[in-house]
Amino acid sequence: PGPSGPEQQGLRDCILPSPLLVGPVSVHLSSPPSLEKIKEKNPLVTLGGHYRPPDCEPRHHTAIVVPYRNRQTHLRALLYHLHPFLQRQQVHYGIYIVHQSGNSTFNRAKLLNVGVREALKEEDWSCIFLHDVDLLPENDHNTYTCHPQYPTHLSVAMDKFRYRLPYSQYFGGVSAVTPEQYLKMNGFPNQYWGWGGEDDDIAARVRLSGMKIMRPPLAIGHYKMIKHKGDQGNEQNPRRFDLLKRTRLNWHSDGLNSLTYELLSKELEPLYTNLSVNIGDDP
Ligand code: UD2
Ligand code: MN
Repeated sequence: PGPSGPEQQGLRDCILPSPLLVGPVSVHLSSPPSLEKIKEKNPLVTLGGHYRPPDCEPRHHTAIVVPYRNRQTHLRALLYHLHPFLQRQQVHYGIYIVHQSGNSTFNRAKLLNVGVREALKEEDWSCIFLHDVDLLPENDHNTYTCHPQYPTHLSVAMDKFRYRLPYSQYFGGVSAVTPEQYLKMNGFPNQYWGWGGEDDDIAARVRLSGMKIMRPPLAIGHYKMIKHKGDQGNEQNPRRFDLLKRTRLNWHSDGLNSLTYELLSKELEPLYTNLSVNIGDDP
């Protein structure tokens, strides 16, 4: 914070756990309110979708990065749930929507790399969340903060998997890394075009770089996934099995250190920062 920042105003550190937590919440998936209504309900959110607890000095600084294209209703549902959820946790946060422009094949992991880089250019975030647009957390004890040593996988119990982990190395949905952990694993792969495999590649990178995956208890890591069909431009990637066999060889050379893209625009919307990017296409 600058000269008139909260530290200088003598704010005390936020209490942990936050006294505002309520535990399990019921998540309704029927049509979410308009962006204007959501903004009205979240008056302390500032331009670009940033927030700081007004009464105490936050201990955590979390960027939420969402890979995105053409999911407007899901985005509204996410913003509607996530803003109050994060405010109850008393974290300082910002929400970044990374929009893949054009009709090229969708590439979730590369969009996440872009989001991490752009978010860190803007602020010194201590934790970065990688968040599917269609996943809504159902318990605010599942805190959106990072483990100091190891990456975290948060969406351990989703309705679509009957509130269980589908397999032990599963890393899809919602996960979190510190900038140091991200650097250590050379970020995420850029070569997974289309649906599938990239989450398993990321889990393999965690292991190959000498780390392990932390998880909240199943009872707390509850999420609802908004039901949807496969998207046009994100068909199953037939090469994913071959790529996954080569993660061990490729992770040093493909990732954060080989990332290229063109940032087309950065718009500070009332509830989020919109990054439109050209990430190229499946070669
Ligand atoms: C699973 C994983 C997801 C990812 C994916 C395979 C869960 C809950 N999630 O999701 O993390 O590993 O498999 O790639 O198991 N998106 C768009 N527009 C599109 C396509 C995708 O915005 O046209 C984004 C959006 O944030 C979405 C995410 O990419 O939530 C994952 O795509 P999905 O929801 O179609 O895949 P799903 O549910 O099988
Ligand atoms: Mn989904």
